[in-house]
Amino acid sequence: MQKLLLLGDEAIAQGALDAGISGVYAYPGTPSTEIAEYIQGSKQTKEAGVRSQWSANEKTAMESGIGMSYAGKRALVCMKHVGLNVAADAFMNSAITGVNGGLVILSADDPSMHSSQNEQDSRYYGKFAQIPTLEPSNQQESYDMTRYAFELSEKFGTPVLLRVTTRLAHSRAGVARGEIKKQNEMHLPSDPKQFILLPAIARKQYNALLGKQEAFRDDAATSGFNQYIDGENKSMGIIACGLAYNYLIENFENQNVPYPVLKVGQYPVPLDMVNRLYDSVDEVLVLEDGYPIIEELLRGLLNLSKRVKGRLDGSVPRAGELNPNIVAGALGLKIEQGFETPAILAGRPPLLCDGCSHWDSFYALNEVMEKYSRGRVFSDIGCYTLSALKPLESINSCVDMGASITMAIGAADAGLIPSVATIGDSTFTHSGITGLLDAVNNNSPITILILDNSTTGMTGGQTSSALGKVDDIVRGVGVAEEHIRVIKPLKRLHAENVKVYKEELEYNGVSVIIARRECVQTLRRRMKDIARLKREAPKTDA
Ligand SMILES: Cc1ncc(C[n+]2csc(CCOP(=O)(O)OP(=O)(O)O)c2C)c(N)n1
Ligand code: SF4
Repeated sequence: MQKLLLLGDEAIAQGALDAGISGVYAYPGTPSTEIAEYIQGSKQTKEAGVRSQWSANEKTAMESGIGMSYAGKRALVCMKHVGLNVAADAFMNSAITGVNGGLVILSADDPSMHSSQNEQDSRYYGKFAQIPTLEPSNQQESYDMTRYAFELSEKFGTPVLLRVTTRLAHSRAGVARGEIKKQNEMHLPSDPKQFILLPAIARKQYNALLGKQEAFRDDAATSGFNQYIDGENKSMGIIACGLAYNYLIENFENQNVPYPVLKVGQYPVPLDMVNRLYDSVDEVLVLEDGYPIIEELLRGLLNLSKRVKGRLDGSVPRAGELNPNIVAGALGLKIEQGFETPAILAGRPPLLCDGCSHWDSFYALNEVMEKYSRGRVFSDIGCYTLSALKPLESINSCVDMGASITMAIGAADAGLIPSVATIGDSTFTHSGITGLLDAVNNNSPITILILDNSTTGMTGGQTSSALGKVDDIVRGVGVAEEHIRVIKPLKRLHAENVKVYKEELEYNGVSVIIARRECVQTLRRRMKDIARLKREAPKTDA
């Protein structure tokens, strides 16, 4: 059996390829991006003809995954946790339609918000949709669970949610591969009405989903991903979910935990196992990398029975990711101190790259905005959000992808005229276009600055769905031709660009300024690739 050294994300990708997927649908977002990237770069993908290009956003990814499942093939859908909010309508309803080919949705959570707006826990979405959810504790389980998730999906005709967190997604370990499964043949659902969620059908389907809950629980009790590991010391029992199990065993010599432990990797959590633990110990410690979901269930509304320790009683910090030291503290063990961080590695605020086009776009914007009162630049999410920090301090909001244009509309409606929206090209096609349509339909007095650097810079330079299309989209949505201005954000063109900004801010309607210059990082990579191809090209005699 082949063994590979893989990131948690890569183990999921390899697991999906070996499970015979016919497509991956994804929108980039840390810490999930490497899954689709691995599949895109894999020889296996090319040989098997697996579809792997980026989707415009998480909702389109989710819906394409449902479509592939409808046609009988296996699909993996990947996103970061906040992406699941974008995909939520399709995701929730896929639980009602059920699936034909296996459908697995991967949501990568980011407790401690290393690169996210919040630290929501995707396990709630699994519970909300009432579908099986898997949560690996290490890289091998990431691989095994991904394969298993497809089996489970087809066995019960349900989508399956797979949840990982940043530290597992981004750390490496050895992974043993299994057999490669052939892709499914295309076949349509046996019930031709299964995917038509008209109320009469949806009610029937919903009842069918409710009817599967018992089977989901039974499977979670027998799959092997939930384990009851007995221990001699009954003064405490521990429920450890996903990666928290790894942090727990790291704290004991030879990984021998003296307490009874319920290792949770599959939801819904089987009640028999929880009961057995609860009945045999004096108190229960719950370790969850995310929200206190199981802890809350155990406590109940009134918290009248035996002591349950975790995030809610302060045994574990209420917010942020876990680590072995936090778990040691909750267990009352001595906390091992690592080396002091050398001063040279002291925390530094993030900064735009030297030469990034966003510098020039925002220096010009700052100059123009001096004429107006502060608090009127609504930003979106991307590298340009760093313009919130010193030295630029240009923007006043960043809420969710696409919110810049729509927030500017609302603020202008309230009288903040002019309002400005700043949005990147990838974010514009992710969820800015519909906001622009609202602005055009309202004739809102707003100026939209589309920072078109021809890539999705913040997540590492993935191809943007907007590539080469921004002007046509803006025109097609209905912005007046004379108020679509294209500039090149460069220091030497500063005065010219300031003039364009001024003119459009003074216009009492929708105007769009497209600031176009390629991200210097993707440009550098492209130049390197071109130079390499030239070096490798066979020499021909002239
Ligand atoms: C719903 C959601 N999906 C994905 C992300 C991750 N993400 C943050 S910014 C961004 C796109 C950035 O690209 P662009 O708007 O073109 O700006 P750039 O970084 O290139 O300046 C992505 C994918 C997120 N924060 N929220
Ligand atoms: S990665 Fe690209 S877009 Fe992001 S800061 Fe660097 S140069 Fe700018």
